[in-house]
Amino acid sequence: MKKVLISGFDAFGKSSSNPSLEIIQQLPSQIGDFSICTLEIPTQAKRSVEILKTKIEELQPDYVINLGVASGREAISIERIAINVDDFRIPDNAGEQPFDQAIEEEGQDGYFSNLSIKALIKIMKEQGHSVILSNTAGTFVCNHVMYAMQHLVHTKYPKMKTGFVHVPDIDEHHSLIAMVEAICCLVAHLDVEEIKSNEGQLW
Ligand code: PCA
Repeated sequence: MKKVLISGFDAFGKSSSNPSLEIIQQLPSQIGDFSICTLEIPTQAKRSVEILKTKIEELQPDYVINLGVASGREAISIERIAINVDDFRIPDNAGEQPFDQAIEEEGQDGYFSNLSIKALIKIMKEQGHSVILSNTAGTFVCNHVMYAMQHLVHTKYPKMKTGFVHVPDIDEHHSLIAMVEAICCLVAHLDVEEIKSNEGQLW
């Protein structure tokens, strides 16, 4: 059975909770043909990556999906790319606030997710979930983690597939249960082939 590591972040800034953590707490231990391992990570750039690396070393997952909250997003957003910069608008939970700093001096300017993002979005939409493609994961801890995971793919685990999903705040339009179901749908279809034609166009 293939293994999926799914992380969620703790609360940060002015919030007292983080929907990404609430979502992973609701996930079953198996979704379709995938066994699920969930992991809480702190909203700290350095520590979150250390914890993920240790877990990846131990578990050797086929997929790593990192979830984080992006307040104000209209829907669950599958991120296309992470960029090689830390430029924090607020300090992370370790009190660090880098600006315009490379995440990896020797790394590429950006790394694309190597999930089948367009195929996954198509399936999720067909199954009634509200989901969009996002072209920026920001420049805070979420982008940092997404970048670090793809850097790991490029330097250590070439077969591993990783991607980042930003979720909106839980409110009257976005219930926890709907978001849990959407993430389960995404996980169940992780093995889908990417769509390489304009059938995958989302606009
Ligand atoms: N969202 C933040 C970091 C942790 C989280 O859940 C972000 O979008 O960078």
